[in-house]
Amino acid sequence: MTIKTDFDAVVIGAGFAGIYALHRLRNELGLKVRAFERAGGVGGTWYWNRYPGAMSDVEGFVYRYSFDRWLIDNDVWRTRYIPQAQILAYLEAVVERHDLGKDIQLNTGVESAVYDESGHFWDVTLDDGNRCTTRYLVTALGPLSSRNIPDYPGRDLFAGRIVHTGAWPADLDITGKRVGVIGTGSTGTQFVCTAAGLAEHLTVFQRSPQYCVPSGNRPLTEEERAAYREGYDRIWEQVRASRVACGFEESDVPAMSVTEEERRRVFQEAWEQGNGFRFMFGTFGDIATDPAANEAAADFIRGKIKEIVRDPETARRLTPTDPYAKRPICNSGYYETFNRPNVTLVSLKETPIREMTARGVVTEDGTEHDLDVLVLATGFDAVDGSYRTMDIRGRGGRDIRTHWKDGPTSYLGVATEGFPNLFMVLGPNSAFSNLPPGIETQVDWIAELIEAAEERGAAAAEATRQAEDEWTLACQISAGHTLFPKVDSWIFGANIPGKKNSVMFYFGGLGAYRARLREVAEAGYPGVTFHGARSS
Ligand code: FAD
Ligand code: NA7
Repeated sequence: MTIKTDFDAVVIGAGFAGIYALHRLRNELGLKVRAFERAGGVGGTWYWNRYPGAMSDVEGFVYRYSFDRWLIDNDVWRTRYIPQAQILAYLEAVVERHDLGKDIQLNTGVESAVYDESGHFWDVTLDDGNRCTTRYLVTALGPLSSRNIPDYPGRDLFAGRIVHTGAWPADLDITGKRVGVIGTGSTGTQFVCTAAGLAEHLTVFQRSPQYCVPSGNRPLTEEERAAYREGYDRIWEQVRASRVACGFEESDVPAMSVTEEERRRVFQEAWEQGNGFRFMFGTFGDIATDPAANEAAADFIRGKIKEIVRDPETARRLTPTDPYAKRPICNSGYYETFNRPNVTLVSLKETPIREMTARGVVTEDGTEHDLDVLVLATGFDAVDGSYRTMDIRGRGGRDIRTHWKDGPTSYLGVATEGFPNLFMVLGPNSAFSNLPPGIETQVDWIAELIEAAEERGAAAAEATRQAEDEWTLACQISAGHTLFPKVDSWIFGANIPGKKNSVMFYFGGLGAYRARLREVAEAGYPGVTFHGARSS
């Protein structure tokens, strides 16, 4: 039996993924779709992360959609990387251009989604108490949208403000203030570079030292912008076939196959050109996979820290010793910032935070760091974090949290067994790459799968256990070829206390991932079971 539902599809989230899913399903498939977004505006990451210095660290010509040429021909971006406010304006323009706003309900969180097995529909409950039903549920919750907020004794006593970078308040101006920042990932280092020029004093609380390279941000020339427009099709073809999808050719040259002098020349050239992904994947083909190659790159960056940072003790604390195997970080002058008289580095490995007081943060050595604002750049409960804050129940009332108790899994990053017609964008074990092209890839595939289900007259499409297990294994194998599991980071869930460390990405590259999706679709979706018959 199938019932008439309120919507054909409900999309949760209105970031890059939710916006494109709404466009694809409503404007191209002709479905009746409603998107729900907890925030007061569209944009997802770029709505929430308004901290000083926020910008993409993938270059602007590929940190965008490819589906609509108009968007590049009429875009106003002028720098190599796009600042937060411009990405947000861009996403708002996409929504307007494709008339999506009328079907996006803002300020509305989805609290639960329960699958009705006999009727083949999802029963969705919103945080305003309203409910609706839908045949398809597309979760575009964001892989980095559930904030990690550490708790410290005495936190409530602090007389200043505590903010997370992922929920930066519109009214907060740090100019002339005593600012502390905990966390030195992509976000923390971007913040530090900008905040040092604004704050009266900036205290950087660092847990793990980081390998950073310059972003090389600069204004684009008219010629470059014209080249992006003229080379549009070729650029996107290359992006889709590449590994990290960042708009450059990855190197295939093993680092140890060249002389030390040549290696240093290549690293120096990449350092001058800027960009973290280019440094890790464009210099040599095995920085992320071969320990000796990795050590050569790490050693080069360590040498730069020594050269740049004037105080030897600060340089020592800033210098990482573990492999260079996290998502590569780039920014504008991070190490140089520590030469400023108004910036202090505190190593939390040497002096952990003991407590907070009305005045600020006290470290184990008894020092009280006086602050007006404490910024938590402490990252996110990545990938499955946003799923775990919701009550999602599939067939037989199965709770997604129980389903993923040994770590999150999926079939191809988009579906999971026991949860029919639930399609995830950037679900666990999606491709590790620049994300907008990954999002477009998945949304297109989900739309095609929905079309296939409709054509068959099926009421539901669901991943099989076997297919999901095989994909999980493929992802584990792909991660095992890299050095990434050797270092603790959000990529494996290691940043969240108590979270089970597991593989959460496919490391075989976007090109290989897309080829696999294509193969599955062309073979008629082995790995997907089509259930029931849809009454017209
Ligand atoms: P999001 O943009 O996170 O959107 C998800 C939306 O879902 C959010 O608005 C959230 O409010 C909403 N939501 C979640 N749960 C619910 C619920 N239950 N009910 C209602 N709404 C809900 N990626 C790159 O590839 N390159 C970069 O350079 C890059 N830079 C980044 C910089 C920062 C500071 C951050 C935080 C992330 C960055 N990322 C980058 C990752 C970025 O998240 C993705 O590129 C992309 O924006 C993800 O889009 P999304 O739509 O999947 O998720
Ligand atoms: P990250 O990369 O997870 O970085 C978070 C930082 O916060 C990192 O330096 C962490 O140290 C630190 N951290 C996390 N928890 C704590 C606690 N409890 N105490 C002290 N320090 C802590 O998040 P980002 O937001 O920077 O980047 C995430 C992605 O979003 C990134 O790839 C961009 O695409 C944007 P650690 O290294 O774990 O020791």
